[in-house]
Amino acid sequence: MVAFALIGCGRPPAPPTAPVIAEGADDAWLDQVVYLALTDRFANGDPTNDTAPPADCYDPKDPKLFHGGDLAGLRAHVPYLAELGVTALWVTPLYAQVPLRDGSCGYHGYWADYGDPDDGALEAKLGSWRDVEALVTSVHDAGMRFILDMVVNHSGRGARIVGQHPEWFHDEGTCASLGDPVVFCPLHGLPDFAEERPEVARYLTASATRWARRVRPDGIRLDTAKHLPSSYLARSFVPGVREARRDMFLLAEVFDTTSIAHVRPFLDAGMDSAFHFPLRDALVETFARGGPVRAVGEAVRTTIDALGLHRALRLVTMLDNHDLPRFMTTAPPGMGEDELSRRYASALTALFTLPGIPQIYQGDELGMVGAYPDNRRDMPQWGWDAAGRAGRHEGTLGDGQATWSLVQTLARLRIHERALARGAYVELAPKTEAGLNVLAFTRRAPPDTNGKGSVLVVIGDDARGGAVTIPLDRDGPWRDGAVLVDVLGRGGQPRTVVHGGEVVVTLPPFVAAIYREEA
Ligand SMILES: [Ca+2]
Ligand SMILES: [Ca+2]
Repeated sequence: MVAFALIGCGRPPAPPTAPVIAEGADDAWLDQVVYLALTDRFANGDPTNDTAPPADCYDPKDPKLFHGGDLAGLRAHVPYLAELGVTALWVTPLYAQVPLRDGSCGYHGYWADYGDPDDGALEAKLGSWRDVEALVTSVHDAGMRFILDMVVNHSGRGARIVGQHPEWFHDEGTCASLGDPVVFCPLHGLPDFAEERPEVARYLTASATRWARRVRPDGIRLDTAKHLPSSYLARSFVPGVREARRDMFLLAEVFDTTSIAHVRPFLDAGMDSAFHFPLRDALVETFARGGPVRAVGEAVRTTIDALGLHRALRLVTMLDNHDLPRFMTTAPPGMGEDELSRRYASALTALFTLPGIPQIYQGDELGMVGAYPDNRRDMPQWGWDAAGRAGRHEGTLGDGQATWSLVQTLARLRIHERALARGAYVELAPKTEAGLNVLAFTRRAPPDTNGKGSVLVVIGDDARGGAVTIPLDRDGPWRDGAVLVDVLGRGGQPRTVVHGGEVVVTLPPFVAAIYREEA
């Protein structure tokens, strides 16, 4: 708990009898289901702010401009999110954005118009401070948490502060001589703050702390964290925002698919969590591209080996976000729609049952597909109710309501089956006559539940289907004669009995099942 130590609130180590995964006051974060909303593309709750400044930035038909979505639209759909089973809402940044430039505007929120003195201005197209307060209150009243996105790596191009303090930014010509170009050189030509300068660190941390005090989020998602010096995070940002709220959940975007070990410096610097991009790659390889399931097992094993179970459980896992092509868009050409949507269901099941805090991106629950800029399409009007979602729709896979209902079922299972959120992970080695591509693992219930409540997850990623024999983990929770029942109910064998330390289940093509002991 480096973060607590930094502000002088060290916590004694957990006693040996305590569950290894339940230390720390903020572990309720393990139980969350996070939903990413790109506010401008979610819902337009107030047309009067559509043409607010910056000028010429509004055109719902232009993928590079604002489309009218706002905080009022988000607030109106808090009940939608609650019904889906979302427990934490992550919204894209709320900073006032730089003016129109090269035909683009910061509808996504990542091009802040920072100025000195910092005015902490809100993007007027998203609404007013009253709208912010109303949204955060609605989210909290619904029992959900609020995660605010922040950017301290760069400003937008043409931000006021670039003219006021050119020396506060890294120079493109000399940045590589300062150290790691990933940290010291501009990303996509965006003005890159020199956080190693004390006055820049003070300015950025004061700005972030001010936003945290004013908006009252429960967590902060920190954009482009990979491009920040970890010393800045440890010495300035983390202690600064924790002054606004001691138990603030700090989530780093370390966009690195090569090795999960690369998130360690950010966790050591006091961030609570990071996104799991390597696992996303493995999920794509297996479920979207039809590769062997061992890629997923390997990614999970590597994570636990590199970071330990406690940190592995706190990583935020996802199939999609606003910077990635939609999950099934990465499938090879020629796969039929029925197979695509079945594979997508298997991927969602993996997301909600593997270690990590699952995060979905708006539209995942409808089966939306598309690569940039189509991965940032507006939420469709038909998506807001069950009748509208039923059947097939352009730009999505399968039956909209079936996908929505699967996400809802999985989100609820995360709440009811604590082992899915907090349990240790044991990978199993299923055997099938035909060599089916099947992922099987147990999530062992936390010790304080006496082993009851462990679950066995079996995810078929094979067009053939058939009987699968699964040798259970030794010293596992189930003895011979235990009756296991499927709580997912998607066509897997409804019940099976443990015999000789094994279970046999029959799975139709591309079907998953989640077994627990019969009550
Ligand atoms: Ca609007
Ligand atoms: Ca940087």
